[in-house]
This record gives sequence, C-alpha cells and structure tokens, in this order.
Amino acid sequence: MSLTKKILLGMVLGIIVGLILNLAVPSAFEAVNSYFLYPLGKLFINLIKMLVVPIVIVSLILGTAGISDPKKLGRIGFKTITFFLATTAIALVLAIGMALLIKPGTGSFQLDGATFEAADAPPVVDTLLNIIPTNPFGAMVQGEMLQVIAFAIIVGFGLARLGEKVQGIMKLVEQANEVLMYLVQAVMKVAPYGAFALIATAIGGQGMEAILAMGKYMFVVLFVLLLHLIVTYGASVKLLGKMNPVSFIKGFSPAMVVAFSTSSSSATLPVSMDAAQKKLGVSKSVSGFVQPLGATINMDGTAIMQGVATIFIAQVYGIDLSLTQMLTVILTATLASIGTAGVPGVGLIMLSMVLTSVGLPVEAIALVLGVDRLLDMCRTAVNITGDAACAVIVSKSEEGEKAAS
Ligand code: DAS
Repeated sequence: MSLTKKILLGMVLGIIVGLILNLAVPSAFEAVNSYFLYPLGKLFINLIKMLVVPIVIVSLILGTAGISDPKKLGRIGFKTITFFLATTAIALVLAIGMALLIKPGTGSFQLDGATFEAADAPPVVDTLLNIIPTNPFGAMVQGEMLQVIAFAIIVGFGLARLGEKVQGIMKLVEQANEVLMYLVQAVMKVAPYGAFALIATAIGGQGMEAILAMGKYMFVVLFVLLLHLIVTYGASVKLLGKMNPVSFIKGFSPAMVVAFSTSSSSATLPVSMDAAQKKLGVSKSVSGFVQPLGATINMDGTAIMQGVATIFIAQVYGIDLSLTQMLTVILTATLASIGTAGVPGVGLIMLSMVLTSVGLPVEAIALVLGVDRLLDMCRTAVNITGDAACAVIVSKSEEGEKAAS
C-alpha cells in the first residue's frame, strides 16, 4: 500500500476512534489521549520540526548554487517573489470578502465589544535590515527563518560564483541533502500513525458538536482554500504555466497528501520537489530555489485562515473593521506568513500578530483553536501547492528565456 493510502487510512481510523472516544466513552478520552494519542502525535510533530531548519538551509544553498548565472538568479528571484506576493494578496482579498459576505461570526454566539490599542508596527527599514543575520548560527538556533533563508541564499550565491574552487563544500552540502532526504523518508513512515493520533485527539477532544458549532467558520476557510486552489492556481498554471490544471493537481496530489498529514510545508519539501520535478516537469534548478523558499515565505493557505479568523473574531465581538484596518490585516498577514518555517501550527501563532495589528484581543484565538488542527492540514496542502504552481510557471518562463537567447 502506498504512503498516501496508509496516511488516508490512518486518518479515517483516527476519526472513528475520535468519535468513539467523544461519543461512547468520553471518560476514557483523557487517559487514552495522555498515554497514547498525545505522545504519538507529539513524537511525529517533533520529528518533523527537528528536520525543518536543516532542510530549508541545505535545500536553499543547493537551489541557489544550482543557478550559476547571477542574471538568471535575479530573474528567477524576481518572478518568484512577485508571484508569491500577488497570490497571497489575492488569497487575503478572497478570505476577507467571503468572511464579510457569509458573516460566520454573527449569530447566537456573541461577546461584548471591546476596544484595544493596536500595537505599533516595527519600522519597515529595520524589519528589512534585520533579514540579514549578524549571527547566522544564532538565527538557526532561534529558528529565525527569514535570516536563515538570507544566509542560505548568500552562501549558495557564493558557491555558485566560486564554482570549481569549492567543489568539496558543494559535495558536502549535496551529501547532507542526501542524509536529510533519507531521514525525511524515515520520518514519513510514522506519518500514518501521526495523522491517526492527531486527528483522533482533535475530534476526541473537541467532539463533533464543537466542530459543528465552528462549522460556519470552518466552511468559510475551507471554501476559500478550495476557491484559491481552483481559481487562482488553476488559472495561473493554465495561463502562465501552459499546463492543464487537472494534470497539475493530479501530478502534485501525492505531495498534497503528505502536507495534509504532516501539517508541515518544510517537512513535505522533499516530496513536493520530487513531485514537481518528476510529475510537473519543473527544472531541478527552479524547483530547488522556488520550493524551499516558498515552503517558508509563501503561505497563501495560512493567510486565508488568518483573514477569515480576523473577520470572524471581529464579528463575534460585534466590531466592524474599517477599510484601513482590513488593509492592515492584508499587510500584516502577508508579513506574518513570510517570517516563519512551515511547521505545524505556525499559522495560529502568527494570527496573534494580525489580531494585535487591528486592536482585537489575542485571547480570542481560543475561539478558533479547537478546530485549527484540521484546518492546518488543509491550509498546509494549499501552501505547498502555491509553491508548486509558482515553480511550474517560473520553469516554463525560463524555458522561454532559454529559447529566446
Ligand atoms: N502548518 C503550516 C505549514 O507548514 C501552515 C500553518 O500553520 O498555517 O505551512
């Protein structure tokens, strides 16, 4: 049985066990969760988090070093960042628009309105300058992903320029990459069991009634995720990547399932790069640059959750956000999704930054916390699909550049 099928089977069993624990023997949930489900899920998540920083560093150094021509690196970098920012902005406009239209936060459950002071945003110049790490090893230890990315790209650029002189280091990085790919495959063997435990905990702990109570909120997030996948990525892959959107999704689906089960864009990186190169015809150099970068800085699915959650929470508090505040949500959610690694649950942590920026209480995250595990799985699959769509488009356009030159 393929890994994909094993993961899906693990999830179905997790849902069944979660429902049994919640409906038939709720008294047993605490014990079963404490001694079995939680440790199994936590083991799986920790194994993934352990690999994230090394994967991002090694993949990006190799990807950048694989583009020897600085002009080509500049061209690919510009196209990549432009696509990432444009699709994240579209994702947020869709999210906020649908949340305002469907109003998931209005209805029986309302809290008293509250006014909170919005935190002052750090000056933009400092934020940009801080991307260059004064201590790259400190950045790795702290998991400062933007600084880790900057360091990896700069090292990769240096390796590309020095070429033959640094063959030894290149060989070392390539072998480090082999080790990491092996370790990811080994961790993926735990994925079916991890997916089982995580879903059983989510459903066993929250129960279907809580999940249904959050039904409207979940519906809006899932609807916009699907809309973004089909319309934004489908249209861009067809029009700019000259690829049939159905073939795109079918070819990339194995990576989407792994992203769904791991809730980690970075841990799925080896599978998503393999799928992009072997099934979608993306060149190794473009895939090696675009996808590791995207796994960290491009999270459209996360931005969608943050956009909907912010409007949902404002509605629950009976607060009407002004147009300026909505624009602030778009800017903050875009910035928030750039700076963190693709690991489970980061979207919810970054949501606090978005809520603070528009003066909403951070404690309100508790309203969406219970269903976030399920939504994280879905939005992570969308996050990596956006990276793959970008890789297809950039790879296709680079073919055009090569033909023209
Ligand atoms: N789990 C994150 C990722 O890996 C997304 C999120 O937490 O929103 O992309």
